[in-house]
Amino acid sequence: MANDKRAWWKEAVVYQIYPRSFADSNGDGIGDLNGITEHLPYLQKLGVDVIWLSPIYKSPNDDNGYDISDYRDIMTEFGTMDDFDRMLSRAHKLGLKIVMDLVVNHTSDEHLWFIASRSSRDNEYRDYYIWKDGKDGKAPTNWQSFFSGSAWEYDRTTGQYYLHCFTKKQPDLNWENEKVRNAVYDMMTWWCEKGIDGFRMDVISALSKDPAYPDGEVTDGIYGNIRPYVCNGPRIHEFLQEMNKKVLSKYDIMTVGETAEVTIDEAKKYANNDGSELNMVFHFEHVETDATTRPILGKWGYDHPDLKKLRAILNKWQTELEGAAWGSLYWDNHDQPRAVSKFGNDSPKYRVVSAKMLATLLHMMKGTPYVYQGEELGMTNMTFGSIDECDDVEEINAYRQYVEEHKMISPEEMLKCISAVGRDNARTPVQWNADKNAGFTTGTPWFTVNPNYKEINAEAALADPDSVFYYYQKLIRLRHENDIIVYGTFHPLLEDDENIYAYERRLDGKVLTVACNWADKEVPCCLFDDLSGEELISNYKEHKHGTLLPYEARAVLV
Ligand code: TEU
Ligand code: CA
Repeated sequence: MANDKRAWWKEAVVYQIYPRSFADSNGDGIGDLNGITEHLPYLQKLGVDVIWLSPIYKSPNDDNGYDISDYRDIMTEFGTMDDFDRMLSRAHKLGLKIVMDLVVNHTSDEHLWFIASRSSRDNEYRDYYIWKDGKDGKAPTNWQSFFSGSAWEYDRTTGQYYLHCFTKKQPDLNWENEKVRNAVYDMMTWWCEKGIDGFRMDVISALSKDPAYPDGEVTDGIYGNIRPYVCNGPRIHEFLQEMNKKVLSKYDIMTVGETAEVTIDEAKKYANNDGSELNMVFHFEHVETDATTRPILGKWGYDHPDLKKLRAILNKWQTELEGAAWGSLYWDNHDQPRAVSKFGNDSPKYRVVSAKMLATLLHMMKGTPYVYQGEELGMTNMTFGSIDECDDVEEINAYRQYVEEHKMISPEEMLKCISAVGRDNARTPVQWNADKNAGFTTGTPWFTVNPNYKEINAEAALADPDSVFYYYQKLIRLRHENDIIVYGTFHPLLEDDENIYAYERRLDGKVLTVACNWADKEVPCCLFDDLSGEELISNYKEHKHGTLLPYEARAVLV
């Protein structure tokens, strides 16, 4: 087992729930906690170990719960604290753990701390947030918020600007202030004492800002790049080590940091094997290979990801973290388009087989895998024909800035980008059955149901032994049964192949060979020709000597 100590969170598979879109129990059109509780047996059947809940705290929903106005209360539409306690104890009875989203880079502007902070310059909460004077009648720096527009908002009451990396209703907390840090640690302790099983930490790499507050490089002629000055800042590791000492180390919980701009060297600090900070982090490199096609518009692009680029990135993370830090594995989350649409092929002919190929590729790698709701059904992207059909504040703000204000891209082009990579793709309701509204709600759903729900839904998947669902179930079971999948070392194969992504895992004299055909055609492959081992899994029942069939994936243990 070389350098890896055993840990339950290394052996676990995590399932992410975006509660608003998961299941509605009371017909108001909005997913809720009781809806989750009702579907726990479904998740148990899938076989996952841990549920990560996107935020369920009190929130005015400017960014669907990532703007929290009370950390110790439940969002009204989602239910009550009693509903939460019931969900948690029911989950624990079924052997499922619950990990909470921790959003502490910022709060809502409706949080009591911010209401006090903005009321006067000498309020005791003033220093809970980042206030600065303007520069030459303009904002303190030229930074663009992650969600378009300036990252600073002028507040007339006190004549200063406050920093918001995200929307102006998400003011950044001032982590330089010890009182802020202790208030957050107290809140975390409160949740841990309730018995939760860990935290997914939202933009945790952004807590420590560059104290010089310099202007950023301007690439699109409008605003400057904020990222170098807020991500991986000078005190970030000190803060996380303090959080670890004061809270995390006291509980048997798992932690995963969402770390914008993380490099491998930084990841080795955040997720170091010494356990002084977090268990693992999410990096973005492999989901951003298409962003570079439109550098001016940041993340907005729609090219099909290039296998060579993607493979180089994933292999680099696999090999370089080995022995130093634990990794996380994901294609999908609530901020990403649907994996089968982006990386696979969502045409009726190849949707199922390519979804299984992607799952094989990811789940046989080293690290803790994350499954996003609906991924186990092979749910697909939407097509948005007008900005009025969109809900996501990131999409809407970008549209306003690039299409309407600066006329840098046509509405049609921008909608094409949004349909390809926009976050709303992940946020359409989960498709439970072929009934009205896909069985998500008996009322009017808060957001459009993908019209393909009659074919793609959980009920149909559960009735079909060859469904994507049962394939995920098998992958998860294999991970639980085979140490090599969890702890084996990773070794790339066929690194120059045009179409095949292949690698080996090795442990205690055993070798697991994995190969995935990334193309919609048959391609030559001789990796399995002379292997007389046990086939752990494949998305084809029959194979053809010397080739991989379209999107074929195989894992063979010798
Ligand atoms: O996302 C942080 C983040 O880095 C985003 O800019 C992300 O890259 C973007 O959403 C991709 O399109 C986290 C949450 O996951 C996201 O849902 C929140 O909106 C954001 O923080 C603010 O809390
Ligand atoms: Ca509801």
